[in-house]
Parts: sequence; C-alpha cells; structure tokens
Amino acid sequence: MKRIAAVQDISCVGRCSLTVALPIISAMGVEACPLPTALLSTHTLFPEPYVRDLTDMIAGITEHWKKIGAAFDGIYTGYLGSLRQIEVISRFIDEFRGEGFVFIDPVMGDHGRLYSGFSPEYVGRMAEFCGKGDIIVPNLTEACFMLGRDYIGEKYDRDDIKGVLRELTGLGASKAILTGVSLEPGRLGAAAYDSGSGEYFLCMGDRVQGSFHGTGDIFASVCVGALAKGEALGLAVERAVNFTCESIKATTDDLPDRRFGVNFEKVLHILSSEE
Ligand code: PXL
Repeated sequence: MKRIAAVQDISCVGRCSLTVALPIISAMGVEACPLPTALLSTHTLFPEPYVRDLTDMIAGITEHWKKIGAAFDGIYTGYLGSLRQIEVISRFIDEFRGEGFVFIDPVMGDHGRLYSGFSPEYVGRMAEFCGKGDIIVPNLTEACFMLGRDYIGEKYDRDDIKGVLRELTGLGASKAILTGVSLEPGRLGAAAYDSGSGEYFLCMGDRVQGSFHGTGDIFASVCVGALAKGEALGLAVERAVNFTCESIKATTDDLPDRRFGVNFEKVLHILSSEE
C-alpha cells in the first residue's frame, strides 16, 4: 500500500486541512500519516480560534521517523502558518522526499484576498517553496499573488489560464493545477498543465452558487490520493473535481453555516468504490 505524509494543521471544527485529508486519502486506499503543524479549535474564518503552534514538535517527530526508517511515497503540504514553519517543512522535504512526489498546496487566500495572518513576505517565500514541489495546486487568488499579477477575478479566457499555468510551472514544479477556474456561466472546475509533456487538462463541474469552505483541501486531498496510486494528472483532476462537486451537492440542503464545511462524509463511498 502507498503511504503519504500529510503536513498541515489540524483544525478541530470546520472541516479543512487534516480532518479532510486523512479520511479522503484513507478512503482511496492510501495510508495517510499526519505531520500536524498546528492545533486550532477551528480554522481562521471563525473569530478568535484557540491556536497552539506545533513547529517545535516537528523535529522530535521526524527524528523518530528517521530512526525507525519511515519513508513516504509522497509528501503533501497544505496550510502552513508562518515563515519559520515553511523553513522547517522545507528541511523535512529535503530529508524525506526520496523517490516520492512532493505535492504543495500553497494555502493562503481566496476570492482575491489573503487569509488573516498572511503577509506579502509569506507570499514570496511560499512562491519560492513551490519550487520544491513536483505538483502545485494554487487557486486563482494564490496563483495571482505568487506570480505578482493583479487578481484576474473572472475576467479571463482559456489562453489566459494556460498562460497562468505556464508561469506557475516557472516557479519550479513541473506540474501545476489551478483551481476555481470558470470559463462559462454555471460551470466551475480546475485546469492543469504538465510542462514535461506539454499537455493541458481542463475539467469542469456544475457550479453551485456561493463559496464553500474547505473545498480546496478536499480537492487537493483527492488529487494526492489519485497521484499516490499512480493515476495520471488528468484523471486525478477529474476525480477531484467530481468528488468536490458531489461533496457540495451533499451539503446544499443542510447549510446552517458555511464555515462548518461541506458534508464530504456522505459521499466518501464514491472514493472507496473507485479504489
Ligand atoms: O482550508 C484552508 C485552511 C486550513 N487551515 C486553516 C485555515 C484555512 C483557511 O482559512 O484557517 C487553519
């Protein structure tokens, strides 16, 4: 069985980062080992979460992993909370990447804005960190910030998206996936580019109006599971768009507060039956 390390925070309430990555990757038949970077009572869209930074624990955990010879077929990084954490995780990647793939989701913003706590300096360092990846998966906001472009909102066409993808691979990862792409009304999905083969992929699903918290992490987790199983980039993106859409559809008649995330648990069986 393939084994990946999922490196991101655990936000106890609000379905994102590790509480999404572990069940999804497991359902796909891939062992998911958490390397928790911070513990939060909720993600940061709720006001005043309790936060305990865990950066100081990472050396102890990884030293022990080295001692027992733990190795990974892939490393998946998501939300990282500080410049120091990026440094520490960079070293973890150098020590543990082996023959495995490195998948970086540069989580730091959405809808044209950075999440609270992120600075332009963090954006610059994250763009550099993306050069360590084999595959990166920013949304349009994160891509525009990292490339120093004005946020393109929904004012773009297919060629603009191809241009953004090519520029993203210029950061150093050979494959880039761009999420939150909409090229026609009522449809939303992702585009991807493999600079090695020169192939582009585009996959769209039906758009449900509004924004759903944690769906970027759901999307990235399905991609990681599929890539760990050796599936091609285009198929990984297709599975991820499909599962993200199904998770949203499973939520739309049960929406007390969108900050609690989407009911992906109801549709996890889709992933296990594809196993
Ligand atoms: O879903 C991204 C995410 C992950 N982790 C934390 C967050 C966010 C987005 O706001 O706050 C702690």
